[in-house]
Amino acid sequence: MGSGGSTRKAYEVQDDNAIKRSLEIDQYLDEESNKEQPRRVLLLGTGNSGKTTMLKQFKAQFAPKPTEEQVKACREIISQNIIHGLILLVEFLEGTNKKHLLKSETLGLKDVLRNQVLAAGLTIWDEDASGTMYSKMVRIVWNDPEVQRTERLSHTISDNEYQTIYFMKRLDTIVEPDYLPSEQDMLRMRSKTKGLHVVELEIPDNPKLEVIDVGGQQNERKKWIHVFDNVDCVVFIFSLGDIDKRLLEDNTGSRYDDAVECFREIVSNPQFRNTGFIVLMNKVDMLRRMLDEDRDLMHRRFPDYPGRLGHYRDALIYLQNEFQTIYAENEEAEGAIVKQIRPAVAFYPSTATDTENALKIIKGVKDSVFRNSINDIL
Ligand SMILES: Nc1nc2c(ncn2[C@@H]2O[C@H](COP(=O)(O)OP(=O)(O)O)[C@@H](O)[C@H]2O)c(=O)[nH]1
Ligand SMILES: [Mg+2]
Repeated sequence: MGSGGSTRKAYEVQDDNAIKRSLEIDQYLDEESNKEQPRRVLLLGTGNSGKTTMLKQFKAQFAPKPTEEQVKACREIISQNIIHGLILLVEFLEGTNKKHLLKSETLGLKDVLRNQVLAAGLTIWDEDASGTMYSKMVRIVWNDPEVQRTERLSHTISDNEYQTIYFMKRLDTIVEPDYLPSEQDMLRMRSKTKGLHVVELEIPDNPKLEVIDVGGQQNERKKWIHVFDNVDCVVFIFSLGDIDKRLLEDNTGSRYDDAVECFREIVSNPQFRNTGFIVLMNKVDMLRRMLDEDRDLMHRRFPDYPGRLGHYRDALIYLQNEFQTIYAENEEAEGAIVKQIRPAVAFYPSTATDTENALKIIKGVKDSVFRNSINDIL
């Protein structure tokens, strides 16, 4: 019996130790998970491709709603977007052979808007010495039938100009003195991203997600190198609207070729060897519009294009193959081992301004990032 008791005691002691150790391990794991590093997603791509818009969609999903003060602060940017955009529309028309059809009043008001309103930091809700609201001037310029015609020219105007048309159509609401920008207005408004923009998001039941947006212009790209460490997922974004556009920065190459080159540079960066890649073929809405109005655009732009005239799905498949080939070429160059460990690249057609569509992309990014984290643990 004694021996039975002592055995039992030894067992109990062992058990206590085991429980204690187990509690210690639990505590350690809790501490570890609390201080778990956020997962890092890097949004990369050329200027104007939609990176900041995509970041805004992430924020709308996971960050607290902006305060009324923050929303109000967007009015000024929207006013600048409207005035600047309208000036660009008129200047675009001045460069065409229909210039003589523009009203002289339109040209005069354009100068006023540029030199007295935009340059002075005034907004459409301010007024001039004679008490005229600048929004009235904006409306007169927009109502010029020649300026209205730009809506039907969306395949030849840039996407920024196209955004202007979105705001012009909402002018009646926007000019109200108590106007508060809607979620869609804030998605559409444009302010050029300089340097890095890092947003940390709380995702329920997951480590934090750190999404990094960079300035996309060529002179900003050299700053990217500082954030290339410990990246879980690169989301590379290119704009389908760039297929037929000139590069803003040097006016030589096409913006699409620049995006392809940018992608090549990024996938061959050794720091991204184990990084998940997602490619967003963004602005599908623009591609559709462009192909509706200019059905052989793809055939002109890519002489070997085998797709059907005006078919946007064929165009997407062709462009996906172009990027897939670059990704695969890089794997070949790295050798067989890299080919095995490198995660597959995922492609999504996207419209970053469309919240429903953006939610699907966010889910794809989340799956990619948190799948990697499970792989890390196993
Ligand atoms: N039509 C359309 N416009 C978009 C889309 N995504 C972004 N944009 C617009 O394109 C412009 C540039 O977007 P932005 O996110 O600032 O590009 P970034 O320079 O890469 O950060 C903005 O006016 C956006 O509203 C899209 O899917 N469709
Ligand atoms: Mg940006």
